[in-house]
Amino acid sequence: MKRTLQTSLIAAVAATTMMATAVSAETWRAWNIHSDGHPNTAAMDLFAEMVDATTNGEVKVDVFHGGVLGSQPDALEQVSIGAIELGNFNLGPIGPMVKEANLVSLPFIFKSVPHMFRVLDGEAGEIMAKGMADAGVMPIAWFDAGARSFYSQKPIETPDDVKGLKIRVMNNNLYTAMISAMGGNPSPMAFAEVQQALKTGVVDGAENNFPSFKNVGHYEVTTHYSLSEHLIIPECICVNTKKFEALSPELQSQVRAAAKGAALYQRALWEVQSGQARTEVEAAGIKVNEIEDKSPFQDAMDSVYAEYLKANPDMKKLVDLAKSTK
Ligand code: BDP
Repeated sequence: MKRTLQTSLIAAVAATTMMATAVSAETWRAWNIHSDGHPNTAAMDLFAEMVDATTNGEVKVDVFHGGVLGSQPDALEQVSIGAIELGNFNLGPIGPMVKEANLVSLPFIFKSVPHMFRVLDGEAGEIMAKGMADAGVMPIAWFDAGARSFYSQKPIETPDDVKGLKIRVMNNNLYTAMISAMGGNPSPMAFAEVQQALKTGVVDGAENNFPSFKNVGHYEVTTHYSLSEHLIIPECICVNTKKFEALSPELQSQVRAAAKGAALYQRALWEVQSGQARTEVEAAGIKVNEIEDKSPFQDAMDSVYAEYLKANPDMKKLVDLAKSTK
């Protein structure tokens, strides 16, 4: 089924575009933090294939998997200046460089993944995309990254359970504020270092979605995954704005069409593989704790919102847009 979907996506995208004659082919380097077995890796490979097919080889994408081009904050910097052309980025680490992108890093801002996509498809998404493009990282498609939950050597079922724990977070002050508000000790750290840090006890826990929890072996060095689902953060295919704008309008729409096709594929894969990742980690011994009532976690975030909006009053509009989106 995988092949069939891929093949028909490539055919569909190719059919919507005119055959172009290759004049000056260029190769774009793409950053991807994930390795084989993660939905985004397959989606980025498909994106590269589709770009090649639809632009008739005028644009080629060379994807570097497994974070070999550097950590996420470094790669973002590289894309913003055009040293790397594009990447599959999580919007969390984009917050420190693009204020508008921080909307998605406010804990519990979205009710669900479909709600998040509805917000992205509306005015708030447009404002975020503009802020990102102005900073040099232009989103041309949105990926699903599910919800992030806590994992550690004990269940985390209330904010009180976080008290005194050292929890690894991605690089963004909103996440350090989130952990501090629960009485924990936040520890910002690169993704590549987390498994070792969990193993050696440098941190007591971390938070992520099921595919990432499984794929990089965090489940091998922890025991409990507790469904707090405190963050629903989208990901993007983001391209250096100047490189993208230097393409002819025709090539731009072909690259966009390829990105849309890759995102469609990624979301379908995500749906299946996040369920599979959960089943696999449970089979490997991880105890998954359901949290019936998340309101104590949500209430603990009141001070995070209050302080954030006090320091960034202009973000209130985006928060209101997200909250008023059905
Ligand atoms: C994963 C994201 C990846 C992040 C990682 C992290 O896909 O972009 O770097 O989490 O926690 O789910 O750093």
